[in-house]
Amino acid sequence: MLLLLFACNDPDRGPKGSEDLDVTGLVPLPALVEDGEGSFDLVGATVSAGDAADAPADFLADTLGLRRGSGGAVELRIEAGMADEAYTLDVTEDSVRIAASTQTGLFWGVQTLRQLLPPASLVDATDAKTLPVPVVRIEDSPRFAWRGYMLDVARHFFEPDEVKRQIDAMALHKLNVLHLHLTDDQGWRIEIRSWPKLTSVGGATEVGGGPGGWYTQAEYADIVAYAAARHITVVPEIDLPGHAHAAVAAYPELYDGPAPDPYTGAGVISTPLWLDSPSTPEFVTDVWSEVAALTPGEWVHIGGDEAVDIDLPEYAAFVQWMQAVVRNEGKTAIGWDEVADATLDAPYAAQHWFSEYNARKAVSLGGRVIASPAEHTYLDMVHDTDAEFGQTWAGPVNVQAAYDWEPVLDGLDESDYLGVEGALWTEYVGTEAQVDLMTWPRLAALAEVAWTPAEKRGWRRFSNRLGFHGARLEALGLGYYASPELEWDTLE
Ligand code: TNX
Repeated sequence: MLLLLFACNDPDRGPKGSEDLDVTGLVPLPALVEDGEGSFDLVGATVSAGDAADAPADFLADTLGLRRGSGGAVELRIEAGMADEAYTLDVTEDSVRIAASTQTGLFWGVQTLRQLLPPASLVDATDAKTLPVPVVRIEDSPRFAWRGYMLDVARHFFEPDEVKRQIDAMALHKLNVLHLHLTDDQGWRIEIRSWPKLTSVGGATEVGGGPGGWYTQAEYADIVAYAAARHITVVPEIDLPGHAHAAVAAYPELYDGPAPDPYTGAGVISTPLWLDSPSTPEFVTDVWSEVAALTPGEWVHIGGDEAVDIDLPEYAAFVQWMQAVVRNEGKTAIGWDEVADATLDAPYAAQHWFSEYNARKAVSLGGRVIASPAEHTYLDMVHDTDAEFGQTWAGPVNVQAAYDWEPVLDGLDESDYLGVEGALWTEYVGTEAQVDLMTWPRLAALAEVAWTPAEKRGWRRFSNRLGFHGARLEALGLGYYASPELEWDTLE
């Protein structure tokens, strides 16, 4: 057995002649890969599952069109003693074994196995004549527990099927948090039964004046369940007290001024909620009681960004109160990094998008950080200087900028971080094709930042693997930006 290049200290300087060992091109790179010789052919194999391993085994069998049964050459089993999301994958010429302490670990092992197959088989393997998996041993577990993707469905609305397609792609990259930015000035996208005009008025348009849209609670619950079946947690964001235009256009009693028309421009405006309105406490508590009931996970996002028209003490008091509201619903609050201006009670998290000062302050107050610095993680930024499409204020964010950075700020500790999240704001992103093009391949780069141990990462090798990975994105039917600085493999 050959010990792979990943064993050496500098991931960009593998043993001589080892370049070809990167052929599997796994993204994100597992913590440990030991390469072998030969392969196992999955065609005709039976997938069996030990106790409590049925769901990931079904997922594997369904995706590849394999049989389920006992005593199969492919076996998934739960084994005590590993970290929550960790797994091992052993491929010999006779068998494939995945072991983990949890179904989640097994599910990530299944994703690695899928990536070891020829890219074309990712989506439909039923007619494949051969499905070779290279002999290999992998021991893997994530660096960060939070590996997120934020989709802004407020500026432009995206249908449940469009969201599910990205969920499928996230799963292949072992991303486990889908943060839905559900409200903003241009739209309110989640049904609130006690305040129906939030959607019937606030959700009826979007940037550019199109018809917008919203998720009924049943549709939203279906997205949450679809994600959960892929070990992805949906984190809802209700962005207050700024960015509230759609809400106050629906209910003018929430606005300190004459009733505004809906806003359909692309520019950021951040209309403030009227904090002293007699209706505001009921509005916020009703919204969170309904949204929390749709949220199986611990975390919810209370927004808190760019409340530029609200005095700081009032802002701080309101954000503190919102934290108490969600806590009363059994949830833990996340806010954009400006919430460090408020005195929040631990536990809470600040999403660092703009201010390192705020991120550090949040930690000093007992909070944790989600790393989303715009210059590395904002997927609405242009890819390149000459790109025709995208925002520029924190860009360009090329694929190297998305990959080649360390999320933990100097002086902070890895344990101060929940993890890493890429964010797609959609003021200028209105179609599924544009979502694809802005998200991929940069989100694949961020997935590796979030998953792979820092000392195993290296841009040059990653760029080779990512070039190979292009064929997988293509097989999934995901349009991606084929950055000119890389060489891309395609399906033949
Ligand atoms: C800043 S990031 C915003 C968003 C915009 C984005 C555009 C953040 C918390 N606020 O409202 O969509 O920039 O890049």
